[in-house]
Amino acid sequence: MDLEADRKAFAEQGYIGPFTLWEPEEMTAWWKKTRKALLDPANNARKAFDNPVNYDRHLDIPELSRLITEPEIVRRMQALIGPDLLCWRTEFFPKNPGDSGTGWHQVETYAIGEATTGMLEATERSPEAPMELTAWVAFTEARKENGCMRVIPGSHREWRYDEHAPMKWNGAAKDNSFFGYNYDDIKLDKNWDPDQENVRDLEMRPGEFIIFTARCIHGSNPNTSRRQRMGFAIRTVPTHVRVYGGMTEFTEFGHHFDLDRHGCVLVGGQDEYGLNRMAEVNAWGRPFQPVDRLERTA
Ligand SMILES: O=C(O)CCC(=O)C(=O)O
Ligand SMILES: [Fe+2]
Repeated sequence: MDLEADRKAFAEQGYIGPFTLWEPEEMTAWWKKTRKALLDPANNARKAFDNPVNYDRHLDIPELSRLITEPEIVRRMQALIGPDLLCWRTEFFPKNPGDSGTGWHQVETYAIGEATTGMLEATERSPEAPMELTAWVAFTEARKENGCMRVIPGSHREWRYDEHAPMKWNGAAKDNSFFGYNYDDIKLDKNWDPDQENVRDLEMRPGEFIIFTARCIHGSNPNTSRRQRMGFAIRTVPTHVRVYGGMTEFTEFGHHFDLDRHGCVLVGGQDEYGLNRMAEVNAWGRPFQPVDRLERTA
C-alpha cells in the first residue's frame, strides 16, 4: 500500500483505485455464497431497515460485517480522511441487463431527493477535506457494457449541483436519472454539460474496489449486456460527523426508512466523540472488528 501516492491521487482526482481486494475467482465464489443470505427469510427478519433497497445488510449478514472492516479498504480510507472512522451505511447497486445507467450526481451531506437537509453533519470542519468516503466494491465484473462506474476526475473541487435543493421523484430509474431523481433539476449552471467533461470509465474485475468522495461527480453506464453487474458501496465518515442527526425515519426513492435499528459501526481507530448510536455487534452477536489504529500523520 502506497498511502502517500493515494493521498496525492485523491487530492487531484477525488477518487483512488481500482485496487485488488481479492482475486476474481475468490470474489466470484464468495459472492455466489453470500448472495443467498440476501434471500434467506431468517436474515430478512434481522434487517436493520425494512426496505426493498437492501440498505445496511452489513448489520445482519456476517460476510458483509467482515467486509466493511477489511484492512485493504479501511487503511486507505484512514489515510485520506483520518484514523477514526465510522461506517454509517452500505448499499447494493445492482444493474441488470437492460437497466439504465446511474445519472451524474454530486453530494456530500446526503441531502438526496425531496430532502433539503443532509443526513451527515460535520462538527469539525476543514473545508478542503472531504467528510465522507465510499468504497465501491465490484462483486461481479464491471465493464463498460454492463454498467461500470464512471467519474469526472477532479470534479470534487467545484460544486456543480446544489445538493440541498429539493428534487421530485418521478418513480422510475430511466434516462440517466438517479433512480428516479434528476440532478439536472439542481444544476447550478444549466448550460454546463457533464458529458462534455473528461469522463473516465472505471472498469473493474470481481474483487476490485475504488474509493471516492461523493463530491466527485459520478454515475454509471447503462447495462447493455446480458450479465448482471453488482456493486456494493461502503460509506464512511470520521467520528466527528453526526449521522442522521435528530432523524427517526426518512423517505427516499419513494421508500420509507425507519431508523429504529440503525447503528454506526466503528471500522477504524476509536470514537472519542460519541455523537452517534453505535452497533457494536452484528445481528448474530459477533463483534465488529475495527482495524488497528493508524498513527496520525501531520
Ligand atoms: O453503482 C452505481 O451505479 C452508482 C453508485 C453510486 O452512485 C454510489 O456508490 O454513490
Ligand atoms: Fe453516488
